[in-house]
Amino acid sequence: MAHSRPRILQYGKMPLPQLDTELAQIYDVHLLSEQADPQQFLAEQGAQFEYLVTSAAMGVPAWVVDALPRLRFVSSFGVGFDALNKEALLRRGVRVGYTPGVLDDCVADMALALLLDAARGLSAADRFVRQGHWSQQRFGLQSRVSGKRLGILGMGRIGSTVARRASGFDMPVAYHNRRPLADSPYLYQPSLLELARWADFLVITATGGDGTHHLVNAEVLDALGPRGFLINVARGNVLDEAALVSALQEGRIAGAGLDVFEHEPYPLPALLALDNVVLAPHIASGTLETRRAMADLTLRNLEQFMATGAPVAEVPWSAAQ
Ligand code: 8YV
Repeated sequence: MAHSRPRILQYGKMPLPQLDTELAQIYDVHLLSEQADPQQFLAEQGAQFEYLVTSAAMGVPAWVVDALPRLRFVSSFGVGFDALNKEALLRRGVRVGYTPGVLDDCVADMALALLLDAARGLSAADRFVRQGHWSQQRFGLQSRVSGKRLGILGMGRIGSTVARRASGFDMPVAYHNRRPLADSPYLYQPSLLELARWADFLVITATGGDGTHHLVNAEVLDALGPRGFLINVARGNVLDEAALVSALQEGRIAGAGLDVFEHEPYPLPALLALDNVVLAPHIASGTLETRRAMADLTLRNLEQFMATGAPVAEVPWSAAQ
């Protein structure tokens, strides 16, 4: 007799289409986003699911957790867990797996790409050539990168991967975390303002969530100053996006490179009109290789939780239960 496949609730389509196919091959998948009335579906069938698959971008709201009385495990595709409702999950003792480690290189590469582009005006230069301006004008002089100071807000796995990249550009590195790291070779700045004053480039790699909301505000941008650049590859709401728009418009900072926004997929419209900001649609982890590795870990977390009761990689507040 054929074994029945474990039933899985999939919150929505995954950021690697192949993973949708693989999940459906292994499990009896029910896709919540495809139900005509997701609320009614959960009211009728919510009690059948012990496992939920989602992504860092989709997260899981409290009303979904509350509608799944037998939920035991969430496997989330991504390293950020700010969109997973911590209170609702902890209240119910649900365990949560995620995909740290496998995306550090690509996210750090994107931070450097945005940094180089913002400073050297690469995207603006591309527009300049395509729009036929080259035969009439010179492209304006830009800012040097090599040898400049790199400040990192959030020296975790991704921050330290960015810092390692910086040595290839002879950039001194400093960082700010809530506490200095015991074994870091980099200069610790005890406040974000001091880091911003010190830095030519301020790169945000801090975790998103309530504790970091609008940490980078107008005051921090003014400390970075008119020759400074801001790069964000973390979460949109670590940065006050409206304050950034004003700082860019008024030349209070030199430029910015953003992969993340406060209300994705809708950057503030004023950003679109500015030439001194490079915009990317939240693609820092978006390479075939990295998304594959994230998919593999999402699958392995599920498989191992089912076999042993613990995933391969568990969100810290879940593991602490
Ligand atoms: C994901 C991310 O691509 O991992 C994260 O936290 O933000 C990105 O790598 C995206 O959230 C897909 O879930």
